[in-house]
Amino acid sequence: MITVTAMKWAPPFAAGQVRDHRVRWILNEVGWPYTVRLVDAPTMKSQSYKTSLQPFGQLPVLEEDNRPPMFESGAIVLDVAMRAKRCIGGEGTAERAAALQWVAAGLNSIEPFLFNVAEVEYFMKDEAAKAARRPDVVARAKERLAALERARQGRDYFVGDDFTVADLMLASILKIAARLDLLEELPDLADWHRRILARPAHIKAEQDQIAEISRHAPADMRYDALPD
Ligand SMILES: N[C@@H](CCC(=O)N[C@@H](CS)C(=O)NCC(=O)O)C(=O)O
Repeated sequence: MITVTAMKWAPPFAAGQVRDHRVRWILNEVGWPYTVRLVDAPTMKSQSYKTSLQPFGQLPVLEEDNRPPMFESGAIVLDVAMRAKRCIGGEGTAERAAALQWVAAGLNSIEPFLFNVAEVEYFMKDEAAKAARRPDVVARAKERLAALERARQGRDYFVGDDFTVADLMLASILKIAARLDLLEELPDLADWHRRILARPAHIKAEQDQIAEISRHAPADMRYDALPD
């Protein structure tokens, strides 16, 4: 049996974006059933969670019978795809190499730039500091997104002729870009993004996450029980 760790509750800007949706999505793509373990903040930050599941006190974690638990959403997506032999090209092929490359590019070369914009919009409180930082982080994020669109070269998928984990990871990462209106000047990339997110496996992953979040309230995360 497979269990995916997810948050009991997340703020509206994050609902549908919390990284366990990537794990749910690939599991849905390959048709592996799973259950969900909902956790609150003190659980995630507890020493036992960090020791046994996720050293940084974060999620997602994939737990599976007869295997050590696995963390890092990118690693989990790749591991599931490779074991299921789906959405990742054949072992040793150029398609496999390109899929790995694009997953790493998404996580290392795109996501940090989008996170910088998200940090300004969602986490900074001081309006003057936000206004000062915003133009630079937005410009840098847009540069990366434009480079990504040029590299796609108008193809339907990032690798070969079919959907792979490259599309999954990049589309997942670009959800925050779409929500922050960073794709407006890149209509072709936005079209690709909408098409990839319209896959039933993604829609179910997102809806399931949002449904669980909607059943809970901020108090269920028990932030007040975290040590100072
Ligand atoms: N690189 C990690 C990042 C994990 C991460 O940032 N998880 C967020 C949810 S999307 C989290 O657990 N946030 C709660 C916290 O950091 O306290 C991955 O991809 O799995």
